[in-house]
Amino acid sequence: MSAKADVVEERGVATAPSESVPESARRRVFSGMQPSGTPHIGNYLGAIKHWVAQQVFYDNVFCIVDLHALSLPTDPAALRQNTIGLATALLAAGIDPNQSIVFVQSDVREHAELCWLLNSVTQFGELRRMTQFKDKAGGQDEAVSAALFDYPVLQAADILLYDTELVPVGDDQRQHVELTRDIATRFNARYGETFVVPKADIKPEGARIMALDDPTAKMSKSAASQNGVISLTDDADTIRRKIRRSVTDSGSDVVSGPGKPALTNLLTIYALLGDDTVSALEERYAGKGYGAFKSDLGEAVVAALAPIQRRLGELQSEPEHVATVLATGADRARTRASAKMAQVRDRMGLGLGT
Ligand code: AQP
Repeated sequence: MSAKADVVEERGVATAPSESVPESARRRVFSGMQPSGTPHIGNYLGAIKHWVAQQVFYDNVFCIVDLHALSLPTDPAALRQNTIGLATALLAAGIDPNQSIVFVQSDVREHAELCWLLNSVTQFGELRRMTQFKDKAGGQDEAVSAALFDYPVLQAADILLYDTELVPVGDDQRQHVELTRDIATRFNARYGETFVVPKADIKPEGARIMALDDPTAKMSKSAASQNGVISLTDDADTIRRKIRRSVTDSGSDVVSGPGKPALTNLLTIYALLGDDTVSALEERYAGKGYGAFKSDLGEAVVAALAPIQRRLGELQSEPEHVATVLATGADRARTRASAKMAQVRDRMGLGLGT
């Protein structure tokens, strides 16, 4: 039975509690991001920005999920570099390691162990129905790794290890959180109450920022062409050029809506970067054409990324600081994860308790 129907929360940042919540009463939140390339404004607007805003309200665990990145062919040196790069970008964007746990997934072995155990309560048919697998496999099911197929179970392990209550994700991850709920519910029914059954926390806006060169495709770190991707490390001229060259819809009006995927995407990016709503922007650019709109959007993106890029530069010159943050984060995560795993092994009748 699917546990999905009445469970998925849809809330914006604005609906987070208005005052700081005492530490002991904070709800547990787990968020993960793959070091599969340089993070981009889709990752920022769809995920990181919300993570930063919600830090004071929740007990957050932020994980750089390098084991997940192995689900596609990966070069070891590039993986390590991307892992450090992503950790640095998260800190530069405002993730505060004094408030939240930040660590690298493979530094806490319990993630891989729990994945294997959860495989035993996951059905092959459930995994076969995952649309992300179908998208990423691109019809090459025979050639892709088993890890790509099993990706959602590792994600379930990430979430369930920490008694997570909320999982803030983009819309593309909704199905994986629903599967996590099903796995947790099934495990609890079979072995006794062990896991908290989490809810997805999906922001209605920014949930899916599309590629600038193809508004039907999600902006992705691993996209074949970087022309459609604004990375958090792009310099000002590159950002302006990518936006100037972004595809537009037929016509010349700066309007969003059905039949206007490109402008809807650009207006969404603009609105999420600042204080204007999409309709206020439509009004401001009525009759002004695409040129003026794109030029202002370029400047808005450059301005929004400038403080993050400044901090990124500072952090890049202190790699020992980033390494210390990750080591401390891994220690804190391991303490929680090992306690949960002891319980899981016991429930499942594993080991001799030595
Ligand atoms: N285009 C996007 N718009 C809004 N949110 C997005 N996210 C990713 N792309 C967009 C959100 O970022 C979080 C971390 O994602 P991830 O790195 O774990 O995996 P992903 O969704 O597969 O991200 P990418 O950038 O598309 O990477 P690759 O190219 O490696 O697949 C998630 O909350 C996701 O929703």
